[in-house]
Amino acid sequence: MTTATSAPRPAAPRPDEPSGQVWGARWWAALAGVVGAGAGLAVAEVLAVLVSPRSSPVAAAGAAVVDATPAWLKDWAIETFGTADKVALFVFMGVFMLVGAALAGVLERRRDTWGAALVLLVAAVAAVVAVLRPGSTIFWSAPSVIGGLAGAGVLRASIRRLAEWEHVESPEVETPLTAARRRAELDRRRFLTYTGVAGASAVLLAVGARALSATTRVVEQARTTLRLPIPAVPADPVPTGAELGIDGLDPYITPNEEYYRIDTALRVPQVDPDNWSLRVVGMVDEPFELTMADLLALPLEEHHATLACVSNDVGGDLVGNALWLGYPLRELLARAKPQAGADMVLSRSEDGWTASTPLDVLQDENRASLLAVGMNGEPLPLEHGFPARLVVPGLYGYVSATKWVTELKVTTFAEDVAYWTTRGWTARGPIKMSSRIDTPRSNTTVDAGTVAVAGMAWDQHTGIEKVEVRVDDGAWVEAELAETASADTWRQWVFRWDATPGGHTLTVRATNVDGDTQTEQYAPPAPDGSTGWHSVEVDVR
Ligand SMILES: Nc1nc2c(c(=O)[nH]1)N[C@H]1C(S)=C(S)[C@@H](COP(=O)(O)O)O[C@H]1N2
Ligand SMILES: [Mo]
Repeated sequence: MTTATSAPRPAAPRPDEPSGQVWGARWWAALAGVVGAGAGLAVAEVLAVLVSPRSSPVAAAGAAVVDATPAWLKDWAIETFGTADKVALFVFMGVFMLVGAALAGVLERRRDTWGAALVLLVAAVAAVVAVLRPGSTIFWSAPSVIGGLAGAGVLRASIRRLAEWEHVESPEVETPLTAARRRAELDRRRFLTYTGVAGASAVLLAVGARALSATTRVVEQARTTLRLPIPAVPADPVPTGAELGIDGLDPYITPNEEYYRIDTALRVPQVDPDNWSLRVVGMVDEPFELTMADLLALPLEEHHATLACVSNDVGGDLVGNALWLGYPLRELLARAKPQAGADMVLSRSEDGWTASTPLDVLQDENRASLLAVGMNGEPLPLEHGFPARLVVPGLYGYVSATKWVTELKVTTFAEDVAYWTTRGWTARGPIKMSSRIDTPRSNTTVDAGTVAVAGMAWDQHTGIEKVEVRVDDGAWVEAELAETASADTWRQWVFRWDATPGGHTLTVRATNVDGDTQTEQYAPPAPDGSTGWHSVEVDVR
């Protein structure tokens, strides 16, 4: 620290003994406390936009308070405040936090780090409360923890500057009067500037976080009001025999809430369907742009298809089946008239992510490749690509299933490279045949007698013909195969095993309609999908 004076100055002020003459120093400390807590809360709100709106310390604590409020108090609040009961709660919490923050500031001035410790303590409680909320994950603690650290840091730094200012104004410091005044003025400015900038940044951050969550609400609203058209071409119905109804076995159709989610988006892209359009460009004679109104007016088709992630390891669950509603991509491409020499479509999403799909796959008359708007009878959930995504039966998601899609560029594999291809995964990614045992789970104990060994098998766009199970080193026995709505989906299977006491290894393998059987040879997911047989170890008693 440099000042324009030669006055002697002890290296460390003593904030535990604020002997200074700064008028209203306690109030300045209270202000510093409010600014510190505000900065922490603002940081937490921004992080909550990324993690989940319900993970914000204010939202989580508010919800916890509501849950913990006794019924009589709730009734009283509703009676007294009516529909403003939530506003009343937040006003109450706001006053409470304001007073607490001011106290933290005063405390920090009296006793170095005590105020900051108080802020951290409150943040830790908020983190625990957030993680205990229903539907939470461990990440829900992040806004409180990181916000708490930021708040404590700002508070400490601010109070330290206040202490310096107070110290210089202290009569114990013997300096020529003018020099001391000048120093005090400087230190005063340093404190006020720091606190002012921190406070203003906190307000800006908070306003930004508000704006971001407001767009989320707008897009969620748009999704709720979007009316999907009746499909011009309905899907083949799901045969009743597709669902074996066995405990521990995945359902044939995966509910949207349980559908696996894979993408690189830190924050789910918020695309307003009114502003959305799809551009079909590149090596085409007639590039065009399609709005949501255009798309919904087209004759849409419904089709069952099972998506799979290339990162799915043997026995994994990065796979899910849904009924998709959309418009055939082959028709859109035909309208744009691809030029000779093109062999790939590079699809691009709102957030810049890209996938490379072979053009001939998308043009295939016999493949239901869709520009999808519906998933299991609803508009696409936001995290599954609202308002529109691609679904291509038989290809891994990373080379085909672009969510929040905004552009299809007809091009060549020689010319363009997609997101994951530049990171070591293959440019073309047909799904490899797979099967897995869902029940019994590995390392569980089952009772001797008949045990339903069941699972899923998939080889999208080719179709599964046979599933076999082997107990220990015994012979392969054919399992019962459930029906399916399409060759583009997985199939359930069950093997009724006469389990005898002891430890056993169960192994499964599938065969497709071409007569190919899954290889035993294990391959990891990278660079083009896993292979190998899935086994589980069970104890029978
Ligand atoms: N925009 C965008 N789309 C994407 C991805 C992505 O990271 N960004 N990931 C892809 C991958 S790797 C897979 S497996 C599927 C997963 O789709 P889901 O999340 O709806 O299950 O989406 C694909 N579409
Ligand atoms: Mo994936």
